[in-house]
Amino acid sequence: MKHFKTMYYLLFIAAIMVSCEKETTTLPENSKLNEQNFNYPPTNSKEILGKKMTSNNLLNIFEISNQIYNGSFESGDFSGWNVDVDSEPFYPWVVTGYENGVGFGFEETQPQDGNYVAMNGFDGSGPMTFTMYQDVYIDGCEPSLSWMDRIQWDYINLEEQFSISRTLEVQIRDPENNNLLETLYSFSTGDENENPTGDTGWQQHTVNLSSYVNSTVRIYFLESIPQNFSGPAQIEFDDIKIVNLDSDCDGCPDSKDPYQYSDFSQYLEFGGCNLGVKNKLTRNCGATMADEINALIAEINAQYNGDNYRELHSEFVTRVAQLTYYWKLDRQITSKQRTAISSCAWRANIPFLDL
Ligand SMILES: [Ca+2]
Ligand SMILES: [Ca+2]
Ligand SMILES: [Ca+2]
Repeated sequence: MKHFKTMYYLLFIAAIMVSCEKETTTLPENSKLNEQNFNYPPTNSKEILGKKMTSNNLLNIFEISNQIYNGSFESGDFSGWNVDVDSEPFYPWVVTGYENGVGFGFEETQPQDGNYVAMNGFDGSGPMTFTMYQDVYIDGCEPSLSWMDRIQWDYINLEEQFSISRTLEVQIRDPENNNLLETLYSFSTGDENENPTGDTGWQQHTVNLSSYVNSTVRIYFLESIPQNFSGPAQIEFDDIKIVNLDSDCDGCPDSKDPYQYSDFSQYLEFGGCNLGVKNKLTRNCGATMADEINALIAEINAQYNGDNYRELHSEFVTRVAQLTYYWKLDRQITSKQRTAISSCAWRANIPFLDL
């Protein structure tokens, strides 16, 4: 079996050598796309940010206004992407659906998001590279690049011992001159001795891009094949996107934020009182004073059955006093304001029947 695979691989390489002129796989749809000159960023992104910063809306939802185009390859092609190889690939860049791939006993392609993945043979007439990139404007508060990949390889028993690992790097480059700004991620197969065969399985990666907010960057996937046909492989990519990890931009990531869409009303208001108290972020990650009051009211109200007003109202007043204790301690309110809030809580018709 092993012998058969080796023979097949050698035949495969020979066929490539004979049949292929050196070609770059800048696909027709990509050259068309380059001419179209996608508008990154859309003109409204700054306005959205401006609105966010001054908004008194009850609910602030910060949507990322730009996104990687066709990051899941669901167009069925490389629209939005620039892909290239700089020498003869073992198997070129393709977008494909389920149950495809290079063969050689590898697991077939498995789209992880939708019905398509991007893939190639991660091998060829090295030293060579496979590249895929797209320029994107970065905004949001904790934007991160997220993607999925799977790498399978087999050095098979060729005469030569291959001593240099194949690598995948995900980089940030300057769209103006293609200069490397940062390597976000790197993966190495290991050499033939270390890892004669391998399969990473599907992996999900998330890398922070906060330092690139308000700039356009090149998201650049770089596969390096240092040696000449060192054994078949298959690399797949899917679901490449920018995710905003702090939806309401309050400095507390969604993963820790109990109020992912905080109430940023300018003033704290409840129970119909005109308190004149400015609503601020509290000591608790992601929580404004309004969030804490709103949550408390909702919690108290949820327990109201029409007969337990007294005890629930009393609990409400006590809990408001606990909240304001910390706000006062943290100098977010004055003693006078604390008294005003307490007296408002006492007078407020809470709980109430939600009819
Ligand atoms: Ca997909
Ligand atoms: Ca947040
Ligand atoms: Ca929040």
